[in-house]
Amino acid sequence: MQITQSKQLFSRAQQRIPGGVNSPVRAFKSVNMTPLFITRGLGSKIYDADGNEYIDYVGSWGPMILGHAHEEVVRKLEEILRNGTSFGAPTEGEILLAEMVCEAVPSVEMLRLVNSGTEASMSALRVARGYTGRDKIIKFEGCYHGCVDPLLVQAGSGAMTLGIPDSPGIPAAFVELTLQAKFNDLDSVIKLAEENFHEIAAIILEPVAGNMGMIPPVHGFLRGLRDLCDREGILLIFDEVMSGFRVDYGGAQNIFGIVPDISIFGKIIGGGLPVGAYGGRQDIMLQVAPAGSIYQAGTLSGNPLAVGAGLTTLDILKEQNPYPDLGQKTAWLSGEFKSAAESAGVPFQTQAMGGMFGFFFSENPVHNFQQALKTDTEQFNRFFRSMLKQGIYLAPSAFESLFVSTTHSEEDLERTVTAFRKALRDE
Ligand code: KE4
Repeated sequence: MQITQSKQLFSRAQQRIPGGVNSPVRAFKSVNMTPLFITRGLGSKIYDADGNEYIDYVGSWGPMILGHAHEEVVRKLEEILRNGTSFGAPTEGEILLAEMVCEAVPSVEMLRLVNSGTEASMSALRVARGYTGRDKIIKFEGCYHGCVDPLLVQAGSGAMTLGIPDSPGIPAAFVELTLQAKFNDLDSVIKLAEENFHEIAAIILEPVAGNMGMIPPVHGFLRGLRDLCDREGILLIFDEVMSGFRVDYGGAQNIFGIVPDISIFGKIIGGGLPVGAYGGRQDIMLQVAPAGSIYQAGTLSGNPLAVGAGLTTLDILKEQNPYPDLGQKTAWLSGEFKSAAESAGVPFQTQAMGGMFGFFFSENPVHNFQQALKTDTEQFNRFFRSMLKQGIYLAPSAFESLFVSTTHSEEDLERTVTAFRKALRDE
């Protein structure tokens, strides 16, 4: 696999862009390779600057559930482009997208669009603190909610991949108000709530953790958090930036039947354009300016292009309901990976839900951050490099999740399993 162009582009990029990338996890640092510069995507495939084709399981980290360059999304964007790209004024499309998300996720009675998941998380925290009049937040080790100062503490995703769970530049005063609990350990949360009685504004988590590898909630965990929040007057915030419209049209909250007070979205609701959103109970959201006094704003929030791509994407998901089929694809892949690893005598754990799946090289099941840290990341890195050479593009980190789209064909999946078997031998 020849990647001369990517190497040259990466060398040039590093002159003007920190690390040569506009988001750390793209740098392929943890897998010790030159990142591929992508020129185009179509369906389940992406193509790099040297013309190499890959079956794509990153999907821009989740948004591309309909595959790259979906013809209806492209057509919608072309139509919008001709009428102007941004007005800084309200448009009907924003109403339609808010109505679609509220209809899909009943716990969301009102919604505010922003430009990224980070912005949505940041705003959700401010609203929770403003609504409750309390300052402290409980988050979970390994959960990632974007590069928000008070939440970049023992964060997942890129922060975990680069081994910088706590970033410089975050004043100690900010993190004193952020309490860390263990994912899937309800007692660790109850203990913090008791130690900080009536001082906690919110508990924020990914209902299906996707940024320390994929780690679903164990039975009773989400219900326990809901009950604790009800008892203590704490707001429950589900960060569904990754799981929203990915594991199910109604998100993880629909699968587990747990109703959060605030939900955070991103990725899929923008159809590949910059978007984020936060929403929830009407009495909470009416506190947001200009309806209320909790301030949050954004020049390009709800811009016509992102809204158009998001609306078209959600329309197709609602009409086609691809989730059973996506679930079968990820279940089949996980099952084939598991049996191949067992035949090769390689310790391996895997999980799948709707259109997302993940795996660890580990003897034991992985239910939290500390257990994820103990998995064999060196073996993952070797495995990643072999898969990439075989034309399979996985997330360049053991601490991410993988995604299938409606365009991943049976042939794609079979090719992936064949490559997986060979990668296990390429030790
Ligand atoms: P953005 O600010 O990157 O749009 O969203 C932040 C975010 C919030 N919440 C969850 C659950 C997320 O997964 C993310 C972003 N996900 C990472 C991938 N795991 C984005 C990739 C990147 O940082 O480049």
